[in-house]
Amino acid sequence: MAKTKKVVQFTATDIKEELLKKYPPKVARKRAKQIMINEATEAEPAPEIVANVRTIPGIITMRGCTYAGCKGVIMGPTRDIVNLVHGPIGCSFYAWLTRRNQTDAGTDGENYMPYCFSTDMQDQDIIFGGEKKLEAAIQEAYDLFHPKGIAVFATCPVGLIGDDIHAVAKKMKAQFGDCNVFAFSCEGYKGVSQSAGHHIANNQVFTHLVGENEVAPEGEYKINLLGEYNIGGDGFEIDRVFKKCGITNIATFSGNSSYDQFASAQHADLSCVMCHRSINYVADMLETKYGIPWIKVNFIGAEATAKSLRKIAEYFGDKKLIDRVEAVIAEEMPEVLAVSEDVKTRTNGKTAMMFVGGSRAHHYNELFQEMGMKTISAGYEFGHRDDYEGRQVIPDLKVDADSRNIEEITVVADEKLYNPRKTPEEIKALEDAGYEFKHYDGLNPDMDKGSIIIDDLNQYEAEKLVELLKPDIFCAGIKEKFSIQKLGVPMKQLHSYDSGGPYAGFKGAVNFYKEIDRLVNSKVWSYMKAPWQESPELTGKFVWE
Ligand code: CFM
Repeated sequence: MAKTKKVVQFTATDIKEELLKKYPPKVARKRAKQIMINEATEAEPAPEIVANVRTIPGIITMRGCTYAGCKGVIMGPTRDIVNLVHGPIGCSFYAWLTRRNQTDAGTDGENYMPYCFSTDMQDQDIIFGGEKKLEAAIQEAYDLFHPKGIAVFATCPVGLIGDDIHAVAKKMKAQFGDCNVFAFSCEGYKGVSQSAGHHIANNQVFTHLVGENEVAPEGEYKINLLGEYNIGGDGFEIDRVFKKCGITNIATFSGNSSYDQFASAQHADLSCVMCHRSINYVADMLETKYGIPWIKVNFIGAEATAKSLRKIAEYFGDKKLIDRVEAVIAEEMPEVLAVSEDVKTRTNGKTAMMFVGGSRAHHYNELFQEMGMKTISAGYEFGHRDDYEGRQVIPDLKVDADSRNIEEITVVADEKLYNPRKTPEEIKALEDAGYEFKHYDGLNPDMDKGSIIIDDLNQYEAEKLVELLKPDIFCAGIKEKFSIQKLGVPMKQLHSYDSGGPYAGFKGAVNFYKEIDRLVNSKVWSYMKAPWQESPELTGKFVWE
């Protein structure tokens, strides 16, 4: 497909019909509820989308498993906890250094990130039970490294044979005395996607780590940054900006984090949530138990970064911080604007599609907007309805057999440590001035009317969409990368950033503008056809002729 053959005469309804045409009627009916033509604008309520439900068997989904969400996403980026996988070696091998969460080993140098810890279960462990092997592996990790913590992750067979990983963890913790051992029942099949793993990880981190360190870290304006995983160094850039503003980031959940950060999170005065999908449970629990309010922020996009910094400053309400934040924005913005103005001359009016995880398909909208580009279709792999439509739908969410599978923990206000950071009057004054706590509007209101929003997009639909709408760029993950490029459309990985990044904050925005400019304006896509396809009359002869 040459780029010149751009076909855009389809309406959104035609596209939806086209996508569904190939399915048997029952499958088409189910998928129809997950493909939505966006009507959400500020004036109208968002239409409902079906999300966080099982993928139909036979469909090649982009999703990952519950273990991936727990071990890989939430716990993976923490450098000084030994993450021990109880399972066959494949589960460890394929999760070994594959997510580009970067780490600074810090002054203590304690960093287990490059290692791959596994119990390497064999047939006989499945038959006779693997608890002894797990015990031995925990002991070995302890003897070798003496870490502050050892986290144990269950893979599918562990749940099937019923190994009690929590009992083993408890026993070993008591035996060591100076090492926190805890376990996660995050068997891959536990939920419909990695989203279940996030929830399981949130619960256990909160139960076993948060609150362990009693001494409050120094700092005037103390926050936690939740749902930032330092992919491609995003977290480093955000921390650079925080530092410049005089904001102390006590704990990042969990990019470039350490055991002590989690253990001190209760000392922050505000939780800032980046990725709502993966970590909103911890934000809520921190508020309930310790009285720390939370707000939604977004550091993807220069404007979004400025807005989020102002929101943090407004919360603390201190003139010194407000002025400092303004000074930092004024200092950082000129370079950003210079690049975006230049890039925009080449990117304005171009189109993008984004199908990523549970938050980036929304966050990256801002960066594309800053370049004058339009997102014509987007969706999440495993977002819930609130990530599309906004948190106001949470009370209406259906509890099904799959969500019931995930443990809900009851958190109450801590007798000693609960301390509401603002009085109800202060909260009200902020809210009256338009400040929003515990608030997330979701993806839909930021998408144009008539754009196509698709939940749990699959391989077939991805290719069909690209074929019909020919976007200038398609953003997803490694599984989609090459099939899309073979259709003659540039593909940017928004999970790993390919080998790029950071894309967060001010410097990140500049990196992103340049990268996207390079991709959408590359001539290489016009050479997709082989010479004999372009001019069939060409003849050649073998050298020996
Ligand atoms: Fe949150 Fe993430 Fe995402 Fe996610 Fe992920 Fe990721 Fe993602 Mo890949 S935590 S939901 S489970 S922002 S690994 S850093 S890029 S799918 S959109």
